[in-house]
Amino acid sequence: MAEKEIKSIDPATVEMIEKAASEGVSIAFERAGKMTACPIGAEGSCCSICAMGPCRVPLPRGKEETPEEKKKRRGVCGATAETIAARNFVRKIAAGTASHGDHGREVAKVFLEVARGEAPGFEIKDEQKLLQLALDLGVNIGNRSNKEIAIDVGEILMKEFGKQEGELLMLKRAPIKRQEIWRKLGVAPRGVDREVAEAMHRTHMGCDQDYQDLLLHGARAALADGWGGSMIATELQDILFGTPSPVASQINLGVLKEDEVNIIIHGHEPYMAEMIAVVAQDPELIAYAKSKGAKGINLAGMCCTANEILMRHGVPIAGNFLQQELAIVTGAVEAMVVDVQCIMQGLVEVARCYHTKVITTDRRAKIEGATHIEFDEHKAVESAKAVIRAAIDNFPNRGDKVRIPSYKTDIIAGFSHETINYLLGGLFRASYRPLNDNIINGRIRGVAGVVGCSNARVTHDDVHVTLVKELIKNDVLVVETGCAAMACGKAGLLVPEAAAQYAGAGLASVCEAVGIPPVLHLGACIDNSRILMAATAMVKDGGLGDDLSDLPVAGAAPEWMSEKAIAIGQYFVSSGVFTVFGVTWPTTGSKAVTDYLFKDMESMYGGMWAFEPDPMKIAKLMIDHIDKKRKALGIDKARERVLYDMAMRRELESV
Ligand code: CUV
Ligand code: SF4
Repeated sequence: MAEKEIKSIDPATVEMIEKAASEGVSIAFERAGKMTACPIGAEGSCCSICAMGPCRVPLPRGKEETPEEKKKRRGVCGATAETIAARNFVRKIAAGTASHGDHGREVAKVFLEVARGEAPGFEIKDEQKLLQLALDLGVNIGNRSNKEIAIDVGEILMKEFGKQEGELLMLKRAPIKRQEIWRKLGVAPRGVDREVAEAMHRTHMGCDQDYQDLLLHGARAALADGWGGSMIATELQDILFGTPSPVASQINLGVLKEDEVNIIIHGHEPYMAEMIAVVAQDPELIAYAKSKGAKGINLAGMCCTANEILMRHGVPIAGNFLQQELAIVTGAVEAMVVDVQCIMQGLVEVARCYHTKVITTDRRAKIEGATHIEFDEHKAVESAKAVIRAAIDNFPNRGDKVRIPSYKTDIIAGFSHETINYLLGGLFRASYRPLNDNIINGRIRGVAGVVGCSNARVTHDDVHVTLVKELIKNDVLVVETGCAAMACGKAGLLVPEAAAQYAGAGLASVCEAVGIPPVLHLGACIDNSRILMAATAMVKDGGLGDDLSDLPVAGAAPEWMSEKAIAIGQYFVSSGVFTVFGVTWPTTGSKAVTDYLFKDMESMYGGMWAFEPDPMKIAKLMIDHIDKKRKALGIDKARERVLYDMAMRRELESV
């Protein structure tokens, strides 16, 4: 891939890339230019699962492959390009599901400890949601205490990870028709860990060698993420820390403060971050910061942890994935506190050039050269204080290389699927009815989920922002999570005023009436489960078909990079959603595997993958799909406002 000319559309990022270059600091943006991506690995044609390999079976370049050549494209064991590409793909799903699952399990563990009173400092914040979840899980409520109910809920959900038989309980939340499809195909997942372990076994040397069978299990493992690990994490975090509601904040490196102790919380699991957000307001610690010459303590988030504490506390965000090293390049960060996932090892090298302390806090993720202060949920307050004190102690060590870019943008976040319900339906008749009605009458054309990472192989933030602007211009309401939401936040799309400026007339009129932005921030990557719940609520409210695959919706991860993104994409597709990925596609080495994912899955699941790096073309693919679904629902002509009476509504619902 040729080196792209523009590395980012975000001026703060560009400014810090230049600062890093002038100070001789190596960062991902610069290394991506030097490290050519391996074309054989990129297309999924490299197998390294046994020591007779690694075997490379790439597609011949620049010409059609003859059947003779295709026959010879095999590994030492005889594995075909199909098997190799499918195995690689399924292993990515397994890694992604394992990551979200391990996050969910850790939350369940802390949740149980809180319920049992073993984790002082934490408490159950959303009792309403606890009771709702208890009902869903069949837990007896009666006149039992919340504590007793929470213990039951925690124990039941903990068992969802290792369950050997039966189905994940959360599958029952999906539309009935969807559940039937999963059962018919044999992909309704058992325990989360069970499916991950089986994925690893099936992809071991000489095990499952039928690419279709492999990909079927890929769907099963991915569904164990979306409707299992991720959904459990979201639900329990909401109960523990509060279900998000709309909150104003700011985003970009400009949220760092020249005269305060800057602490960046980076990673994925929110309990440590939650406690730091609380403890940072402790007058004793603020006084300690002042004793070291700082005016106060300034917290900012990075990556998905940022989304978690933004959604619930309004803590500002310093930046998305590709900005993590750049935050240190400002020279103004006293501590970069990390836990698990998406943490660049490059942080430690960059930190050597400044005064920043990189602090690892999780027993599962240590980095050579970093300071390890392990978070212990039994002593949460003390752990958080120790981290903050280490940051304060580092304030006097700031060098003379401090430069904080002035860029920061206002955002509104905190749209859980429950708040969408209230906002659109009103507090007393909370429902998705108004959203469905506005889709049926055509003011809103459809809904798009734009999610996922940033990737140094494409112009940072550009693909996200260009795609989303095109979608809202065409009256598609956009819901976002992860680094995608941050890209659009920096570009000014997460405020209500963006509706008048960027959205089509229909979408803008709805946003203005309700007072919401045209792009809704739903949280971290695990909160893609909120999108599943929102889509299910749309189906259940009626008028838009009776399965997720009937809805005029589409998904995209246009700058994806992590294995978690593949797991997410696969569970969306297996839930019936058309999903487009950008950057590069990891199975192009096998036409059969790619066709299966891009075409065959549609007849099986009603959803399918697509690959397209160009944001305008991604938008077209998504809008075409939305229009196709509108047509199938018979609402393609309804572009003007029509007032439906009950008879018409019933007729629509019976479609
Ligand atoms: Ni979990 S997975 S880079 S932080 S969205 Fe951001 Fe989100 Fe991808 Fe990682
Ligand atoms: Fe090569 Fe087969 Fe071993 Fe893979 S499993 S590395 S294709 S010999």
